[in-house]
Amino acid sequence: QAAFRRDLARLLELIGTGKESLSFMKKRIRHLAQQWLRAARRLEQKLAGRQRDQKHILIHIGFLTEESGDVFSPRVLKGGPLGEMVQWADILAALFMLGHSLRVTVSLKELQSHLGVPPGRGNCPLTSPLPFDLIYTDYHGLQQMKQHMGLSFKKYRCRVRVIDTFGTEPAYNHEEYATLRGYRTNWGYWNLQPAQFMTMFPHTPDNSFMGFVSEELNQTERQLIKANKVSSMAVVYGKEASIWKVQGKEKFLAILNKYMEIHGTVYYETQRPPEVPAFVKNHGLLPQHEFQQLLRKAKLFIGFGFPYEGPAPLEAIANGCVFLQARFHPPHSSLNHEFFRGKPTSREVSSQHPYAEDFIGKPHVWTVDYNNSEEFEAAIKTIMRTQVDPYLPYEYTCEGMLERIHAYIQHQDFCTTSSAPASPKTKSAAMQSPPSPLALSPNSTHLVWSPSAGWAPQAWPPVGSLQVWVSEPQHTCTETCRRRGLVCEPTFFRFLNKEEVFLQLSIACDSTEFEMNHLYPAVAEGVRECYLQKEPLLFSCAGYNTKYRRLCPCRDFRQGQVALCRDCL
Ligand code: U2F
Repeated sequence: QAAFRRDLARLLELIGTGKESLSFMKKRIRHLAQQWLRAARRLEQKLAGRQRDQKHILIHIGFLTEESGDVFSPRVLKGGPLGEMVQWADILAALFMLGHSLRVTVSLKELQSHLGVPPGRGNCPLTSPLPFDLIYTDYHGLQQMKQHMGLSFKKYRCRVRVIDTFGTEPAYNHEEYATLRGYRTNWGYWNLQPAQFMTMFPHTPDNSFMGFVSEELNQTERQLIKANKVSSMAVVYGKEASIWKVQGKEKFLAILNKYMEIHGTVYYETQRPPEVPAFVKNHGLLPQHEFQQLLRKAKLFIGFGFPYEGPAPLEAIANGCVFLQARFHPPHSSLNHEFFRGKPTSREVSSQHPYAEDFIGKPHVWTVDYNNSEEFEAAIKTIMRTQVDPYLPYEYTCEGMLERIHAYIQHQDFCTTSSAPASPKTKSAAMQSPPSPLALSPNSTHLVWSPSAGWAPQAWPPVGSLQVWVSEPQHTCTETCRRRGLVCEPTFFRFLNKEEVFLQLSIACDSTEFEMNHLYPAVAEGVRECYLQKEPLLFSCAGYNTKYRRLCPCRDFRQGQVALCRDCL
């Protein structure tokens, strides 16, 4: 039985020393300790003594190992990326608070010793059973484990969870399919269950949303922030000078400068970086806690387009700022933008921070065309006039993160094959598979789970939350579900990958084929051809092709916690 922890001291010892990145993470954990403790107490009450097994967990942070180059640690105090370290610090804190037994490694040597690989030997099967129920790592760590576990890697890979900032779509994960169809990536093809990849934001429901946390405010702090806001103070998002090298900056900064005092937190060694105009009040890179204090005073946090999808906008909004960002037209993606090239996703990024744009929105988030001076200026003027309360989505609070990770650990099992009948892969198998457990909804627009089918598999999320909708040709399943106020749920694809489901939806099929394609099940309407999915690893919420209308499995979700359905806890 796992018992909620009452302090974080032991975790700080487990993390070790000797790297700036580790010091950053420990400082963050220390600073948020009270918040974690309060959240753990709340979740404990909510779960009311429910049985939770204590897991033995290895956390191997691959990108911080010398063997992978560790380019991050030396840049911690120089304006380099911190988002990944923010997330790892929070993952460590959450797993620890939930009461699991942890080992933390940031070197290959420690990894080998924990896995039980004898020194000097690599690429051999492990001589004794793996002593961990779960391993949290990243793409670098995955590669190292594969290299050093030999054949045991295949046996144990179902226990791995990959922390993967931007996400991995199923089409890029499946080796044979990705190779055949040209889904090229720099990160390899691992044939994992797509939900084993865990992202920083809920980018695609194909992956599990891991997230991180932001500082929470109590009532007194909220009052204080509201009273002390300076409506003419703006902070620029960008701690490295290169972020300020942006086209058209002079024009929109001049407009902003007409109305507001502009602050920056750009790293510098001896003098102001030439990219930062003289009228900007630069504080230099601030320790995280002081950065938050600056945000408490500021009215506006303004993005220049990079970095993509970082934690800072959530922190700004949580501290009562409005986040102003550029709309990307056309959207950036691995197909048209250097930063995303080679990443295992074709997700289209419509602004610097699509989560802020889509999940939060106005009045906290303004997404505008920076090349349109009128639109930009009007936004600034309105923002200055609008009173905005601090806001933090529940899924980014400590309690929200604990709740989510608790649910994943209790319910996600990639090692035993599900007790529910898998979707058939051939026509003859399809004839013998159990009948569709779905029924048409009362208004005939979609299918719902029908209890009268007589069987309900042990599934998580529970199948009662399933609704099947047919996509428009230009929409992914993610979008199709979103438009109905629902979330795409890839674990449900197996329930609708059946010939009779087309019939139930009154879709005419002159032919039905089983094929490997991440857009299937789908119908090519004009030619009345129906397609079912042959490879369960390719079930994907992402992806569309105007040739097809896709069958999409959608589900409900808890307010402020998109990763979990209403009955998922
Ligand atoms: C993102 O990484 P970044 O580190 O560039 O993300 P930011 O949003 O800038 O914020 C990271 C943290 O830096 C902190 C701030 C954030 O929690 O509190 N900080 C600070 O300590 N002092 C300062 O003066 C200013 C900010 C993203 F997270 C990564 O996953 C991506 O790889 C990267 C590139 O897109 O962007």
